[in-house]
Amino acid sequence: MKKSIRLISLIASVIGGVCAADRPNILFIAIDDMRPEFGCYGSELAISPNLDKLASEGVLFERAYCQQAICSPSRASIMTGTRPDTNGVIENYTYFRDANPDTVTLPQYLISQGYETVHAGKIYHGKFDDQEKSWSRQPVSKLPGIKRPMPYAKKENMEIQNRNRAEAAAKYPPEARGGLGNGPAYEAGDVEDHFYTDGYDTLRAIATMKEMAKNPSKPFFIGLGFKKPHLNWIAPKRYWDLYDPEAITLAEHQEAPEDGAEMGLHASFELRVRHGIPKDGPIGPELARTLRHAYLACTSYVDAQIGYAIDALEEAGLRENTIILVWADHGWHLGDMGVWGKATNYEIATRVPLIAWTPDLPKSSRGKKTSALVELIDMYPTLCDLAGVGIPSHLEGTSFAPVLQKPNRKWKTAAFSQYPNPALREWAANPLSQGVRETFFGPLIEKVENRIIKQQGDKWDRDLFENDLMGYAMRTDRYRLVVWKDYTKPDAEPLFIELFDHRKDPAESRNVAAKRPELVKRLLKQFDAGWEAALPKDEG
Ligand SMILES: [Ca+2]
Repeated sequence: MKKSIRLISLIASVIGGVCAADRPNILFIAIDDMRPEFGCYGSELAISPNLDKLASEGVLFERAYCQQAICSPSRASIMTGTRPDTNGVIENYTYFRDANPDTVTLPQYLISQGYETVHAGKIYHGKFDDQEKSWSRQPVSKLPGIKRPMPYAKKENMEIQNRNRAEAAAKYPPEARGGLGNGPAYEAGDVEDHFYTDGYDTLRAIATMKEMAKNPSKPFFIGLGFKKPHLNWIAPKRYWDLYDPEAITLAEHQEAPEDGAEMGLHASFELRVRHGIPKDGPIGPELARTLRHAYLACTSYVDAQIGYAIDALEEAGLRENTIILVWADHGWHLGDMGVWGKATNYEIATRVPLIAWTPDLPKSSRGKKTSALVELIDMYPTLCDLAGVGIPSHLEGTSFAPVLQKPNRKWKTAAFSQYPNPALREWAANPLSQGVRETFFGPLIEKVENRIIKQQGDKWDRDLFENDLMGYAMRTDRYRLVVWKDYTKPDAEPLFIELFDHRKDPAESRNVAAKRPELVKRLLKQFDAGWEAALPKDEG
């Protein structure tokens, strides 16, 4: 059996090798924790000239959704082409390769089709980078005259981080201390772009691309992964200086949804573990403005790096034969609904930026925005489609290449996301440990837990709510339905349902499920039919 698989893959790679030279290169740009807040997405604040230019030449997706609003599950889903419930990665602790030893990832598959694949920066989550199977080579690791990047430019910030780490290690048990000792949430360093990771990784990606360009018989797939605007919000000062602090506005809707699920929102854990952020209570307007400023500075910093990468493609004469796909793994609440962080089932956390440029994009599509509902899981089959290689049968997404040809065509009837109980999970979505309850998170958790108990009445069951409660979100053209149920029992009745009407309430400020029982019934039927029933019909 093994022998025949090897033979098939050998034949495939030979065939791939024969035609591979004609296939397009792929520049796959991942942005961490980036909500769709660029100029081209209608932001009046964000300064993002390079992404705006790319969008003016390519196709911008106005309604793209991640499958889970946290790093590892979102990325595992994208890269394996399977949904979180299929691949079993619903928190940041499970390595997708351990849970799915034989899965074939996007870059792994492209290698079998004659591609050279490499990444600089964050494509998978942290150490789960599948080096052996997904990547055919290492990126350039030495850049003459350039030092390795640092987390902070200011000495005092490094000292604060080291001190807080040591204090957390002394104070808390090992299972609770992870991520608790941190430096400041933001910094404006008077440094070059490559002093911090994203600038450094961009230089590595460019140097690697130039090396690979010397061998035109092999197309390449470069994953360029930016760590900003993930916390900490650190960017060179010149990007902070692009903004007038007085002009920075705060989230328009800072209240939890009326009649919403008490478990739907968390207590902003990810931000509160940072130095200088209150451990309880509101994030005041002055701090909120600074944090928004920091996030915007990171946005512009990343935008500039994307500009450098695209310029380098042009200078190498490769732009006209390279697909560019820019995406983020999930959105982020910047005070929206009263919380800071990702990790919810709402529009703010699940909607992501997605911009595509392809060499053969028709003139009629260039610069267009599409409102087609697409999912990040669709990127794997789309890239296969655009590269002219077959689409593996295990994929649960759908190629959106037809949308690139005709951006206003009818497409999926729903996009699906999920997140386990945001209020009662640790901030990396792992079930709560007793140790974490003994940290400053304890009172915050208790507060939200009491509200859940009150809302749920006799449906409350600690074990179920802490370990097995999943929120499943379905976004249709008009509505967002969030179904809260026991994910270990697919036939279980929902424990709570939220319904938001985007035509009347784009901020998702009111859950109208109780007021619209007939509509809920109809949408539940659609939800139960699942993603397979939401696939686009052939327009002919
Ligand atoms: Ca992320």
